[in-house]
Amino acid sequence: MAEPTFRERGRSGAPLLGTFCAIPHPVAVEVTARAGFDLVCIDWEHSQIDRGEIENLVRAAESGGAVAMVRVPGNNSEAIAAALDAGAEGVLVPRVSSAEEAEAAVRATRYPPDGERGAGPGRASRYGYDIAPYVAAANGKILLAVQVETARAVENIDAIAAVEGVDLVFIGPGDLAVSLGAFGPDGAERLDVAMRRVIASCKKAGRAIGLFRPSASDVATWREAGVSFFIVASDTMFLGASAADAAKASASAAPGAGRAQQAGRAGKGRS
Ligand code: 3PY
Ligand code: MG
Repeated sequence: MAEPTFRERGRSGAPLLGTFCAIPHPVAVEVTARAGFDLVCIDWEHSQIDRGEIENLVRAAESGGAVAMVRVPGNNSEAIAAALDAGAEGVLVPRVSSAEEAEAAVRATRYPPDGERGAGPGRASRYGYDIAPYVAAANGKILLAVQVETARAVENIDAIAAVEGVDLVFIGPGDLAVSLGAFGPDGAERLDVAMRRVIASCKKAGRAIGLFRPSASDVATWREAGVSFFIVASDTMFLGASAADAAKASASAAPGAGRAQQAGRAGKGRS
């Protein structure tokens, strides 16, 4: 029997683990990809990555043995096409707040008759050498995850989760907290209620659920709640956390040196 495609795995609710890559260099992406995650998600939304760098970053992820996804900068058909033509096996589309917006993301991601993606001789089709087989297989292989991260998206979650062609609903807790006016410890309970409402609706619709976590500390809790797809932290967060730990440890070994009092945790509030 053929191995399930990335889309089939994600859509079926098989557990998948990834992290964001925001450092615009193939070395950083390849090192991260070798860490053991199933996928890396190149974060074109919240980084200084240019369109011209996406293809090399996707190549680096593959070299490191991970599936390459791209978080596109918005729900935009040109950006989605650029990521997929570069060879990404999945796209994460931010700020999808209605069924209409989810349908637009589906149209941009799928070739006809399921959508309106344009066929071109990019890297994904081996620069056109394999365009026919690529076009024939792409709709079945490419994972579309839409991000639910606004109060409006929570209101519309039943309709979003029902959109055929959306493989996974991915909760962005940072933006969702901001949108709900529930940022920080005081808003934690309201955020939790909204997240659980999204999870319940997706479960009812049979839609797989993804979630960003800044660390692995509560992945088990959310896995139990029904989340199958996790993006945990990012390359910049790992770099910041390790550097801060090393600075703190060496400062306590050499009193008077270092600026440990200034060291925090990079990107803790990523959204
Ligand atoms: C958010 O928390 O807003 C996200 O987009 C997570 O990646
Ligand atoms: Mg966000």
